[in-house]
Amino acid sequence: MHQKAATILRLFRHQGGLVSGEQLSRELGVSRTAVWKHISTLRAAGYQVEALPSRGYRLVSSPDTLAAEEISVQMNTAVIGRQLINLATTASTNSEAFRLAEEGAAEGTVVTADEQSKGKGRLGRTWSSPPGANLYCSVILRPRIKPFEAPQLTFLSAVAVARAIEQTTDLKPEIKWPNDVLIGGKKVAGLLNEMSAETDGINFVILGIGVNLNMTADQLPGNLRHPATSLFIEGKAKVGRARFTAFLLNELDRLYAGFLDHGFTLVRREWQERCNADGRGVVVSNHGCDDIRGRFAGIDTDGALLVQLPDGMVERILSGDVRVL
Ligand code: BT5
Repeated sequence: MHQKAATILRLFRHQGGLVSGEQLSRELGVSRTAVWKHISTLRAAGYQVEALPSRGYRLVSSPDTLAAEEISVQMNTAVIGRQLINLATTASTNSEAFRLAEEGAAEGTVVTADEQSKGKGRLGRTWSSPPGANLYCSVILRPRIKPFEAPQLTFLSAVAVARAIEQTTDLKPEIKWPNDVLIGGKKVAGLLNEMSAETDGINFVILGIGVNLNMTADQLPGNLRHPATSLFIEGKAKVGRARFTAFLLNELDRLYAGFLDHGFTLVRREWQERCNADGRGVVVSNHGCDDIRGRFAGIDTDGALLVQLPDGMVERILSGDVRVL
């Protein structure tokens, strides 16, 4: 979007939606006719703007878009989202962010897309990513931590998603180890971290976050490993994609700053408070190994899943899929 049109949007936001033509022409440093041209640009981008005789312009409604301008006016972060890149379509925002990070993109760069043609889950699985409905987002981080600590960042994303859901809906999210957010037992978000590292240091981590915002029941993929849902299906109300993204990035920014300053303890505590398995029986399946059955006993100081076996021993599990009984 043109810089001047973005400035008009900012003024609308700061002034409750009404700005005089005179102020616009003064702040933009252009003539009244030029102001009118920039208003037309906004209208063409889907913004409904009313001209009120002798009062100015009023923003009536905004399109449901992930455009950087829409996210950034609602965002208030120090590091995350310093650069926002929104793509109409891409194979996977994680792959795109990985490529940009290899080319040197700064910490905090965020890639979003309206649609993914090859959205990725874990272990070569796919993430269903229809256009226009949901959030597909990848964040580039360059923390100075050891590679073995990187999985802790998944817990940060999970807590940030849960907080953003609570702030934008009346729903009650729960977190499931290691990378799902659920509503009423159904999966509403999935997380996928990818990393580039040397033996003793990290080059970068990509936090991949997929949240089913406005997907309708008939858009849900069939043949799922776990029942799925969206915020729209559960809450019966559309969630603005830019608004949700801004809330999510705000929370992630705060959690990341806390993580860098104080480590994993606070995130771990909040994660455990929000976990769906507290004290319950679980079955963990892990590629090619026998299933492990026991009682959920929290997560370890490094994020490993703790399962208490029937003989009382506690097993540490680093990867796998959990079913809560
Ligand atoms: C995940 O994997 O849950 C990680 C998903 C991460 C997606 C984001 S979107 C932005 C970024 N860019 C990417 O390319 N990926 C990330 P996993 O736990 O393996 O779950 C995958 C399984 O969830 C699939 O095999 C399906 O059974 C199911 N599934 C697929 N699409 C889904 C959807 N939209 N909602 C709920 N479940 C889905």
